Amino acid sequence: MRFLHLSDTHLGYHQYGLVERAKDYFDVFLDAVDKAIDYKVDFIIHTGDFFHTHRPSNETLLQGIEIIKRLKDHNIPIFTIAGNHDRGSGVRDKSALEVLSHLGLKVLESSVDDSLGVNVFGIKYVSPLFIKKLLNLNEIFENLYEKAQNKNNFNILMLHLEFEPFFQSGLKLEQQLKEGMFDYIGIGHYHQRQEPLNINDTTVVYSGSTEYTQFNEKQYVEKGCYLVEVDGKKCKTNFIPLKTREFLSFSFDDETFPQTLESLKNLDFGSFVKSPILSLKGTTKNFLTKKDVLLRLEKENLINKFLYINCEVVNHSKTVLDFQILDDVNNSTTIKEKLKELLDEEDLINRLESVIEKTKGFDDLKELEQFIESHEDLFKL
Ligand SMILES: [Mn+2]
Repeated sequence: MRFLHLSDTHLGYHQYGLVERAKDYFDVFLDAVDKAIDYKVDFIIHTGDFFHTHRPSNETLLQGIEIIKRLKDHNIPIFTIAGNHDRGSGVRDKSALEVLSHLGLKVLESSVDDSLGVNVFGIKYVSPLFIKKLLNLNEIFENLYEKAQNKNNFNILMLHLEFEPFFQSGLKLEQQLKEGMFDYIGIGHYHQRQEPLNINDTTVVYSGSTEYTQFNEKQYVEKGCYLVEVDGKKCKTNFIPLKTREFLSFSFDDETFPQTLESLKNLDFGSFVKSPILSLKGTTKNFLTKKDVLLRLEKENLINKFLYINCEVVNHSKTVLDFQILDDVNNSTTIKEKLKELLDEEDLINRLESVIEKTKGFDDLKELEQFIESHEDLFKL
């Protein structure tokens, strides 16, 4: 017996407000479905955040339906639990997962399904605060396990929870989990995939999200899902990479900016299946702005090579007078140093600094006139 474990597909997430990104989340989910078909898995477990919201648009709902139908055509059941994104309030409306459950999606909520000769348990997302205050997770796990008719089956538990060390939740799985209950625990919520762990004799897998959802995901760990081969009570996990859109990331400062630009120009854009997303992080002492950076990229015809450019420039120069200017070919000096050289009058330099500093962000002449009128002291000689 074998199954596929995937998680956090976030269907309908328009990252950066882009329709293309919403399509990406769908594409990669379909890629996972294709893998399930290719590997002839017996079923799929999805550990939460199937949808990005509990009320997806009709278009997103149709994507969900297409996925369920495709799996149904290949006789592959899919189990899921509600994550923090798609659990809904349960008061105002039914969740989208419930809609899909009418088409065959098996949504578990503190229950067990043994229809395939394997025990699949699931607990929907519960906030750690709620758990700490009101629940005894240890007890919940035990009560759930007790619901199984045949405990000799392979026991799978699906969770969408915040465990340490990935979240500072105060919840440690090894303290909550008794030995000998579950053989495989698949967990969602943490989007950074982790190497499978063995905790109290249970294979524990954080499979991560199927697409990148944040730029600051610390390391760009390859996205994918896990193919799990079950043999009796034992199992073997194999990572299956999925086709995501490429994210590129560059850091630069005033000196290395030309090199960064060069690296961008040298990219082999033909090698990307989809136009990539670019992250640029710069630090400057030279008043290089985000606008300057983007203008340079535009000049090199680089802007439309990317789906989206996320550019941040942090200015480390103290004041406008610390702006470096070229003295001659090899030397640079700051405006302040130059003024000191020429004026030799501290008060005047301070006043000039004040005027430049305060007026540099003005957009129109009126603003400047008003400033001059109300700061007579600065302009008196
Ligand atoms: Mn998620």
